[in-house]
Amino acid sequence: MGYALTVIIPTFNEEKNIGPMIQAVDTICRSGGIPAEILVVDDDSPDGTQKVVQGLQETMKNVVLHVRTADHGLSQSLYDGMLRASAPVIQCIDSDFSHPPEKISLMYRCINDGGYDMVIGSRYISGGNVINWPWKRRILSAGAAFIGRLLIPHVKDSGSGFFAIRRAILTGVQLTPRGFRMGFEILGKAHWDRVREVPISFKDREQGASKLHRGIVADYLVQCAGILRYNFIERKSRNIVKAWKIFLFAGNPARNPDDPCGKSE
Ligand SMILES: Nc1nc2c(ncn2[C@@H]2O[C@H](COP(=O)(O)OP(=O)(O)OP(=O)(O)O)[C@@H](O)[C@H]2O)c(=O)[nH]1
Ligand SMILES: [Mg+2]
Repeated sequence: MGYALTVIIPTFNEEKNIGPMIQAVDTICRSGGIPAEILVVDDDSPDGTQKVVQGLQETMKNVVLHVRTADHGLSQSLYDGMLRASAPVIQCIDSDFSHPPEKISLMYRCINDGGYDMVIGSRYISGGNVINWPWKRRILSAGAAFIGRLLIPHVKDSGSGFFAIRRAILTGVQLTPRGFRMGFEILGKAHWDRVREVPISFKDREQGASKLHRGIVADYLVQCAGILRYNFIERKSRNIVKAWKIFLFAGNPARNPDDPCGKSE
């Protein structure tokens, strides 16, 4: 069967979340009439994550499990998933219900019908917010978002892990996935023309433990340096210049009344 959408769910020790998340994604896609492959990319979790997925695979033929045994990491897992995705549109979503799965059909339509290349579930545009986050997390995230805007200024939440892309924008692009901000890597290097943010409410996880670690800030700074190098030294992309031009001169893309993305606001 030809899938229209591949939904990548990265996991590490998510036995409590992954079952309900797969069910939620499947229900949303079915009710939106989107034939979707659900690709769980697991970094060899020692808990019951894989067992839960394998249990669901008995009845859900659209669920794929890919277990990685080397080079663990969130961005690495997402990238691995993108290389294996069989559909032309790819959606990434965390497994812990921080991202609202009910926005998936809108994000898919923005790409498929609206002509966008990348759609980001954004905490930092009007209508978006973060619920139940400790102030330390808020400051860290706001600082990272600020740095992100220095490079890609027309996108307010470049670090969001909830995003959808047209797979073709990755063709011929050399990504160096590391850290937690795969969407930012794509913004900095891939062949996009039209990027759109849709507002989301980001909820703190209720089940399972966080995998954020101290090295995440260093990972981000190295990633920024890599994107700058890719744009200005290696000259393999002009995305930073393009983003600044859109920010300074073009503003938000003109809103077409039939644009499915416009209906989100
Ligand atoms: N495959 C894989 N998935 C990961 C890894 N680290 C985190 N994840 C998954 O990526 C998603 C985001 O990780 P989280 O730990 O929720 O990170 P966060 O949302 O920034 O922080 P909290 O929600 O506070 O835990 C979850 O689905 C995790 O299971 C990893 O090294 N490999
Ligand atoms: Mg989380």
